[in-house]
Amino acid sequence: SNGITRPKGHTVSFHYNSGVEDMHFGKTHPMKPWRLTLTKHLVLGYGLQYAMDTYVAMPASKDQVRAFHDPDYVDFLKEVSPQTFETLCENPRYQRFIPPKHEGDTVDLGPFNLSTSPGADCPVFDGMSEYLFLYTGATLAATNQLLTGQSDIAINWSGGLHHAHKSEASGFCYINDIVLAILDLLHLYPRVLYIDIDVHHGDGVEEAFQRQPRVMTLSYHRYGPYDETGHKFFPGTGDLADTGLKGTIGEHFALNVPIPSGIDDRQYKYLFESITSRAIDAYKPKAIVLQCGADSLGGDRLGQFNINIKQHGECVSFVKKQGLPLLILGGGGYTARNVARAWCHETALATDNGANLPDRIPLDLVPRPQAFTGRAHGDGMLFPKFQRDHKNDCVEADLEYMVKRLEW
Ligand code: TV1
Ligand code: CA
Ligand code: ZN
Repeated sequence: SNGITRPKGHTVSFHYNSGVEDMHFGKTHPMKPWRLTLTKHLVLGYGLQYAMDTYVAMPASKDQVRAFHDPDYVDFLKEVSPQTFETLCENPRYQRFIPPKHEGDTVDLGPFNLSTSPGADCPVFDGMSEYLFLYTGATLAATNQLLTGQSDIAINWSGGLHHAHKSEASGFCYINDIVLAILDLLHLYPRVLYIDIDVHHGDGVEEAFQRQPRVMTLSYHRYGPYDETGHKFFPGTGDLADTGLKGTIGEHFALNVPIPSGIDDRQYKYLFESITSRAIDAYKPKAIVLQCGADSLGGDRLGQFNINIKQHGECVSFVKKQGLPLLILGGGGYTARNVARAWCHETALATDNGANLPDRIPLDLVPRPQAFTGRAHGDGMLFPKFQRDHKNDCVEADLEYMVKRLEW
């Protein structure tokens, strides 16, 4: 099978339900199900299914989602669709969740930060409810696989939705599958380390565990003014000085690495490896959750870094090398062909097949139609030369300062 072999000494499981591909956030919305379809086809095209155990995920139950989220929010998410939205909004039970209007608001926000207006970050769309409970179900199945010792590494590329709050959707995220996974891991492991290499700050996860010393959160993200207008890069949190809720026992158990635009492989490697290794040495976690948002890659539609797939993958290898139970999740990623390349490559790294992927993929096994035409999907090449198109604002001394500042 293409020279793909099962890893010796550890077991990898892959959790997915193609039902997540039926969702559609909206015509111009950057979150595209196509990236998951393409990832699946690349993984299968290479024969990586022979290197791991593959499971079709079941949807999460409402009870499982209530372990973190507000019960009213969970009921709303289960019932909501473009057809039911207006009626649900009129239900007094949900009225108290309508956010206040602010001057300059461009979209009308309904309860829980959800909206049917075009241009909303968290739209209500067809197939939404099914999608949410499926990606969450896949993460919880992956988590269970680690808890029962049936896997050493468990992967769900459709998960990693790090911005969702207890009773509020945010930044394309509705159910925080990461928080739910970590809550489950805490039943067995005394300390869990959460690492987030998405270009955005993992604010929802950090907030959920801001009083919890048994979870350390560590996010690497773009931080600072977005452009000349002075708007902050989303979500605008994650300063170097933010290290957990002051005055609680959770203080010092959140770490943030704010990064200027244009960071390159060498600079990212320096930050990631020095800070992550110090965090692991000091905290001694018993399990790790790694959010692998692919919007930190160069050429991403929303991201502003210049990281290549090679370095993104080296973060995964570096974490895997620690030999701890590892939950690998997806997250952002808005240039579909690069997302698929990265996550397929990282599936190969997890199964020790990093060196076994041929340069040319078996194209006949990858679906073509919609994908390789038109602007949204780029120039029609699956493995294009990487665009490093963001001005590098990284000052070496500042990067060094961040490492020093976070040293124990
Ligand atoms: C509809 C249609 C929604 C086109 C949203 C980019 C759109 C964005 C759209 C967009 C867009 C954001 C903000 C909104 C401040 C808010 C999965 C009032 C071309 C994990 C989430 C980014 C990232 C949210 C999620 C961000 C993740 N950027 N076009 N929206 N405004 N929201 O800036 O971390 O990757 O951009
Ligand atoms: Ca991040
Ligand atoms: Zn992101």
